[in-house]
Amino acid sequence: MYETIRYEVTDGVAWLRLNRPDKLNAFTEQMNKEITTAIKSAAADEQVRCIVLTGVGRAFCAGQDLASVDEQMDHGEVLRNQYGPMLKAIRQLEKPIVAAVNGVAAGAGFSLALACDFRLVSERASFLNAFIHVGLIPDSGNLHVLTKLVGQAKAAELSILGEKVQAAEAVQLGLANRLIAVDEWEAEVSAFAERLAALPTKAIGLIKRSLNVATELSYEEFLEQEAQGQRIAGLTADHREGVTAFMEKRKPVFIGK
Ligand code: T3D
Repeated sequence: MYETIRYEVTDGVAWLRLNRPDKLNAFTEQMNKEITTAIKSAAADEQVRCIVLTGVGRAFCAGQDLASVDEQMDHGEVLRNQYGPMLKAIRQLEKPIVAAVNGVAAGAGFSLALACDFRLVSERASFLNAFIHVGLIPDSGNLHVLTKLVGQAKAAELSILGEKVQAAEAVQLGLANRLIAVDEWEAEVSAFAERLAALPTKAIGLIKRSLNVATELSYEEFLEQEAQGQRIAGLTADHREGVTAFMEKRKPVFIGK
């Protein structure tokens, strides 16, 4: 069904692997569309309670496929029509999504990782705001997230000088959550994803709604936002299970509903 990605669901986790290893998983229009379709399918699938985005081969994603860029290209339209739908599908996903950054994440590949809730990095991973090297500005939501994670000064440095950040520094900067040794990569990523898949999925979706607006709303507006979210969380089976398990002094078993 897919040609530029691989998609499979195992134990509540949807694995979405970018699959153009010869081109370091650079984006084509087809790949953007296939990622969007796969994310929407994961969103609609009740079996899926966590999504992992990663790359086949030595790279995570090298950004836009530069072989497909020409003078006729309207970059604004490409962003609106191809990248926008993909990024909105990721940001609006009410399930946890993890970027398992196995190698270099450059240009819009960096932005793709930034759109996810968590970034796990292999010792081989690196981040590169490559846009400046081809005379472009960071796009695909890059600076919206990057400035919040690392602050304005560091975001300016990474974007204007275009220097590569290695995995360990990415964790120090707050760009990535965890550094994982190459030998432990598969097992650690799977364990992290399965842990997320066992949590109360609806509550995670509602936490994401709050996180997405936390710095945009006034304090008063935010109090109302969280009241609406908590009302919904309070009606879930997982909330009832959490309280019952606490009273019965046992571990809760959440079903994601
Ligand atoms: O319209 C719009 O605005 C669209 C949105 C654009 C957003 C963007 O993403 S703009 C930024 C585009 N990306 C880049 O500028 C990154 C270009 N790539 C690199 O700088 C380097 O490849 C890396 C730093 C990522 C990795 O370097 P290295 O030395 O490990 O690998 P390499 O030898 O450069 O690349 C290996 C192969 O992948 C090579 O192909 P070959 O020679 O073996 O046939 C290379 O051409 C290919 N490749 C890497 N990146 C891209 C690519 N092919 C097409 N597009 C790429 N982005």
